[in-house]
Amino acid sequence: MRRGMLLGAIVVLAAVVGMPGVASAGGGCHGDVTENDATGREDATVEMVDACFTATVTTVDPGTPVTFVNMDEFVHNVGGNQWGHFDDLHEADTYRVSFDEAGTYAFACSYHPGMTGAIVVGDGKGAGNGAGISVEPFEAPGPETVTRVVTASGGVSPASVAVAAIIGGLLGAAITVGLTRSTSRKVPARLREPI
Ligand SMILES: [Cu+2]
Repeated sequence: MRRGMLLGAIVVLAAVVGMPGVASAGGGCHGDVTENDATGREDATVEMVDACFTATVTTVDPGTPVTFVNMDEFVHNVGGNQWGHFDDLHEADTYRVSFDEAGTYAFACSYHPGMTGAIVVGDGKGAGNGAGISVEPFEAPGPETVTRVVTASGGVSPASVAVAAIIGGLLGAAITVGLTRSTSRKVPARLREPI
C-alpha cells in the first residue's frame, strides 16, 4: 500500500524532472514501469533499452554503486537534480554513481519523452539531490571495443548538432563581449587615460 503510493510519487517526481528535449522520430519510452529491488546487493545496473530506463525504479542501500549503461544504438543522457551525466552516452557507454544518503533520486533523459526513472536509496526519505552522491570519473570505452552508431531512427541528427553548436558559439561570444565590457567599466578612468 505505502509502496504503491511511493511508486506513484516517484513517477510524478520523475515526470517533473523530465526536460523537454529533442524527440527522435517515434522515440520516447512507452513501456510499463518496472522495478528492481537491489537492496542487499553490492551494485546495481540501470540499462537504457529502447529509450526506457530499465528498471524504471531501482531500490538500493546507501552507498551502493549504480551503473547506467546505454544498450541502444542511439544516445541518451541521465539528468538528475544536481547530479547526472548530461553529456551524450553512446552505445555501451556507462555512468557510475553512488548515492550516499537516503532519498529518492529522480532522473530523465532529455532526448526521449517519458524516459524517466528513479533510484530509491534506503527508505527513500531524503533530499534526493546531488549533495549526497559520489561519481566516478567518466571514461568512454576505447574505439576498439565500441562501434558508435547513431542511427536515423534515434539520437541527435547532425543538423540539430550543428544548430546547437552555432547557438553555443553565439552565446559564448555574447558572454565574452559582456565580460569584456563589464571589466572595462571597472577600470578607473584615470588608468584608461593615455599617459
Ligand atoms: Cu534517451
